[in-house]
Amino acid sequence: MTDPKLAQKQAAAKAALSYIDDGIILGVGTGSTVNCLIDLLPQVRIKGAIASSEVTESRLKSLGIEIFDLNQVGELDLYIDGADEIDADGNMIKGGGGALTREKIVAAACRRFICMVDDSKVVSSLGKFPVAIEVLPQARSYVARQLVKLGGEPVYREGFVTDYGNVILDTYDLIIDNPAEFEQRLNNIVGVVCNGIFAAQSATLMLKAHEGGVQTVQ
Ligand code: ABF
Repeated sequence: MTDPKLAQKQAAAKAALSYIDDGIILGVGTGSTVNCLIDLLPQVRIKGAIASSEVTESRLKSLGIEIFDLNQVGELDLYIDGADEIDADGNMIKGGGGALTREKIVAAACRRFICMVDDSKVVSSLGKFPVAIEVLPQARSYVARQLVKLGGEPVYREGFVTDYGNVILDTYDLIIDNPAEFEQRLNNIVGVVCNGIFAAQSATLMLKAHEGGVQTVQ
């Protein structure tokens, strides 16, 4: 008996295939829904992929998909990823998997961003899920104090180091009324490398899986 959540992730991933044109270099995100997509990629004819994490890169390589370096290619057409939360405007909270910085870099280099979610990820306003904030190790305590001043409750992600050798503060209780403004406010804290609010790099299309199938939301 397939786990219903997994079945929804697989359905969203299958729906994403129809947006992947032959011959492109595809930006590939990170997470369990993206893993469902990666497993289907042998069914399409992409030239290769840009990975958003080491774990995605090794999964792509295991299927014989060529990996390109973002510095080798120009602007990309399409980035496909999951999310921890997404609102009606395509603003997201990402970073539960710890790959937020690389995800945001690849997303920024792509014209289109398709987000695959199950309906439990769709929210009216962001912030119930903690905002992952990537921080330079020596600035961890300073940044945590600034986040408290913003009303947040930062929690150090014990034992986790990002692909760039930095640490993560999972920050709870932030009131995110204006995602774009709050994303910039977090970016302006000295020592912050990147944060998990994706408003500047919001999704251009959402594939929302639910019991009855997959809904496309532009
Ligand atoms: C990734 O997708 C992360 O940013 C996020 O934590 C993760 C969540 O998606 P899933 O539920 O598919 O693992 O991009």
